[in-house]
Amino acid sequence: MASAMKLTDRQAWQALQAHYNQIHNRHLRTLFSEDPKRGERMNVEAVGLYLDYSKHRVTDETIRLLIELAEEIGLRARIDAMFRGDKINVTEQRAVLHVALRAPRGESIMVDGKDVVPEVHEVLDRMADFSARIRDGSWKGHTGKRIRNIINIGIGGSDLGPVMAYEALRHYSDRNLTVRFVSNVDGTDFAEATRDLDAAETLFIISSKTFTTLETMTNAHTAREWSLSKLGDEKAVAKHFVAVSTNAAEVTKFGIDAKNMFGFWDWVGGRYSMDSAIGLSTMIAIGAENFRAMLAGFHAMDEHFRSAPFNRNLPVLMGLLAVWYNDFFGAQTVAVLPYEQYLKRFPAYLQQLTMESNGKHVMLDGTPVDYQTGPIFWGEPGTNGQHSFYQMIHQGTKIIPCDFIGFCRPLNPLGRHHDLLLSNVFAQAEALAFGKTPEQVKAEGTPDWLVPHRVFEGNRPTTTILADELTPESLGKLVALYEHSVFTQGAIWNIDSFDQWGVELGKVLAQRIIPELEASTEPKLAHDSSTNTLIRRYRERRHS
Ligand code: G6Q
Repeated sequence: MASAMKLTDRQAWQALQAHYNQIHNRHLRTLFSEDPKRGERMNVEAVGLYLDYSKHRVTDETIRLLIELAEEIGLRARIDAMFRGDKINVTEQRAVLHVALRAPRGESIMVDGKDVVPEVHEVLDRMADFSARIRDGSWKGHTGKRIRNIINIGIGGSDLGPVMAYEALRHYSDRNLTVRFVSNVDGTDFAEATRDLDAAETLFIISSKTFTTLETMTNAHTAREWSLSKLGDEKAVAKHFVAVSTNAAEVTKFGIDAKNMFGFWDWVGGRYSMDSAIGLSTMIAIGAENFRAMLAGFHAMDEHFRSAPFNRNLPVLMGLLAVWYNDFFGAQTVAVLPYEQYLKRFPAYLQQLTMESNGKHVMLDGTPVDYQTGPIFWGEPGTNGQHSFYQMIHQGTKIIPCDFIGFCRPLNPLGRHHDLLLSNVFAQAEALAFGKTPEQVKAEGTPDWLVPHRVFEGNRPTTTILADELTPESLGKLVALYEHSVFTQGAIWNIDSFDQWGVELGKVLAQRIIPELEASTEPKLAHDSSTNTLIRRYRERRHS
């Protein structure tokens, strides 16, 4: 592949660097006092999400230059290539079409000469039928009891999306169903998830794109043994196990009937798969109608991303701001702070989405980057984080851009709770931006020696995202917003946001050591001296 022009040599990049040198010390206090209407101007609203970016260390010129950069690297063409089904995952030679998972019936997206949208809807319809049968009790377990417990077994992309969505949409879920997730190969995960359940009422969804992942297959076999030991009949598998996979041969080998398998495609990346059949547990929990509303939310954001001009395009602006801090200010991390308890797994979900996608050190043509790529994502729901790590965001030596996410209407109205919750969103963003000067601290009567400790420098950048209410639809919009922001960043950095060779490495590394731990006689070890010693110590103590 021909080498593209180096990002750092691009005119727009150099203009941004010069601009950064000029403005990076300007304080948000100054920016707001010079332009009192800044907060009314620097926001974008689209498809029901409101994004305030006025509390960023940017001027109109910054935004103009960032957009120039997006244009110079050909972001528009990259977006079109993804939506068209081009094989933009170059290292795996695959199309990247999570957007097809939420394309409405009747649309057409071609992959290798075949329209994939009808297949997407065929699977969705089968999922809807199956979900309805579980929810109305017409799908019976082996002993004739109705299914009351759903356990999704999967890991990484086959777990984090379903867990996050289940937690996020719990308000909309059928409370007669117990829905749990087993991901870790640590036996505790399985043991705790099943200890109080009746096998006769329990359905396992084995979710694995490849159906070969060590953790998932180990848990799946344990689940099979657990069910059969309690139900005492091989035939029970047909009523208590379904699979979500692209690998029909392995599914059948496991003993799951192909008619109980829900398929998807190699053009769906694991971390982009929550809208595919990987979302089966979500659909069973919230019902097909709500699931489709979630897909409609995703689709609305897809359309916005595809068609809105860059200066009004939520994911593009978010992605460009991420590049601004990551590459020019040297920010290492982004904190994502949802002020919504139902979004408690959203930061963990975003960690995979962002860090697996953009944690890359070479460009598409394989040459090393000479700039920083994806930032570290982390976070906790508000207000809990305020009583722990916010200290560093306010007064530490690191710059940590934050995403605050809030909803105007509560799902569980309870006295003053919601106003108190949202007052914290606004107060935190305000304090981070404007801080507290020594003069203000002194004026409060603080003794001189304590003043420096109580000063807040401010000038800490934040984005505030507001939606009216957490619904399946608004969740879809929010997730798609981040997906496309990640895409925008990856396009600027000219990296493959859709492969994950680091994960593949993890999948093979342990294989060598497993037999060394399990061998009945002392194995010959040929690792480094640290690994050898650890293995010996474990073997000595494991059964003592
Ligand atoms: C996601 C990654 C990874 C993957 C898991 C599970 O983008 O590829 O997190 O989802 O390793 O893989 P399987 O679904 O194949 O079990």
